[in-house]
Amino acid sequence: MKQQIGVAALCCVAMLAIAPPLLGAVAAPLATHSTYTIVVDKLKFATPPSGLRVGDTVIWVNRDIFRHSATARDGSFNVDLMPGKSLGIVLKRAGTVPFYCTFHPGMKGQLVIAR
Ligand SMILES: [Cu+2]
Repeated sequence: MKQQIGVAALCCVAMLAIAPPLLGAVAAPLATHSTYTIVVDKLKFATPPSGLRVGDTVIWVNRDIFRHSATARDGSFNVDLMPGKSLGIVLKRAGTVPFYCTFHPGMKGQLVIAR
């Protein structure tokens, strides 16, 4: 008799131990991030997407025949893009971040990043 109660109690403890990770797994999709692409072509940056948020990824795609960079004025990123290459960055901070190309200073744009 005593032994049966012991097994039942152990079972309940095991259930409690499993529950928190399951709750965590359900909450995880709320923290998903998006991936955006900014194409560089014909000596121009495409218009950056709206709705950028901290944690999102921006992939810079150089479709031009020239080497370009995407360089943040605040130093938060500096992507060197050889012709035909792509590189991704993860947005770390909220704010408005102007960027330009170090090889062609007339090429510029800005990212508006929400929290
Ligand atoms: Cu350039």
